[in-house]
Amino acid sequence: MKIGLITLLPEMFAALSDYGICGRAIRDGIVEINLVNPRDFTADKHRTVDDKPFGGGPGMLMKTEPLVAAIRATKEALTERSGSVPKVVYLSPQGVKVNQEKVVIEAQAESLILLCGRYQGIDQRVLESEIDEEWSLGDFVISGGEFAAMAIVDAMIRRQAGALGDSESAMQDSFEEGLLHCPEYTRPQSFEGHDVPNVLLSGDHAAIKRWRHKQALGTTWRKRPDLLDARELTSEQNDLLKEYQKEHGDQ
Ligand code: 9WO
Repeated sequence: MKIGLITLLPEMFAALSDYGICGRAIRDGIVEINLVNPRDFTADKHRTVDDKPFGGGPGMLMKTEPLVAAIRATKEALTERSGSVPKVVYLSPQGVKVNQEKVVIEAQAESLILLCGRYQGIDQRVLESEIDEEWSLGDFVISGGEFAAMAIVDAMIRRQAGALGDSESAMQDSFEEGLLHCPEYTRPQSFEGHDVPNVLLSGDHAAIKRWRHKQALGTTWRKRPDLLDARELTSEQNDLLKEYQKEHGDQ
């Protein structure tokens, strides 16, 4: 997958390219990151990338001409290199909320462009003429789109074949789709008077698997019942959930 990132602060993306699973996937060429800075599309001596909003008031907007030139150049380059026209996405709290289901769908694209806003954002006409979709991570404000873009690229990289090691992939496989994860424990076996559940020490792999599935269902039911409303449980899962509810006094 080829991802274009339009940003006034390309250095920030070292957090993505230089560390961990994402760093490895980029080094291995599983995902290609193309950083494009609108500043490189300016023509004036000061390489200006901000401009005043009409109507006055505090704050600035991203300057239109270098921004549009950067978007169009990135779109052309990625179309050429990937063989399909990338969707251009603007990251903002006004966007549609991204979830794992959307990540799975969008991560199948050959190419994608994420535009990271700075200052007070971009001119409405650029939004309407150059942007295909607006995506949000949630109802909160940050100082620019870069951290949101990094979170989304991380999620997309994890969906690419070969990006996760064997043990990381196995973990994803065993994770019940659409459910929260079950509680996990590491040493010590007794920590400040709280013990690890006995079943995890039993060595009975079938019993452990069943317990984890029950905990995943129960945790989801308690903390995020909306996730259960959105999906159909099997009769086996319904029995496990009832068992959990009985053990936890319906709470
Ligand atoms: C800044 C500002 C300063 C003074 C007066 C009004 C103002 N509005 C903004 C503003 O909305 N800045 C945005 C910062 C411009 C677009 C990029 N920014 C952004 C993206 N903030 N939060 C996000 C974001 C992206 C995805 N998911 C959640 C939040």
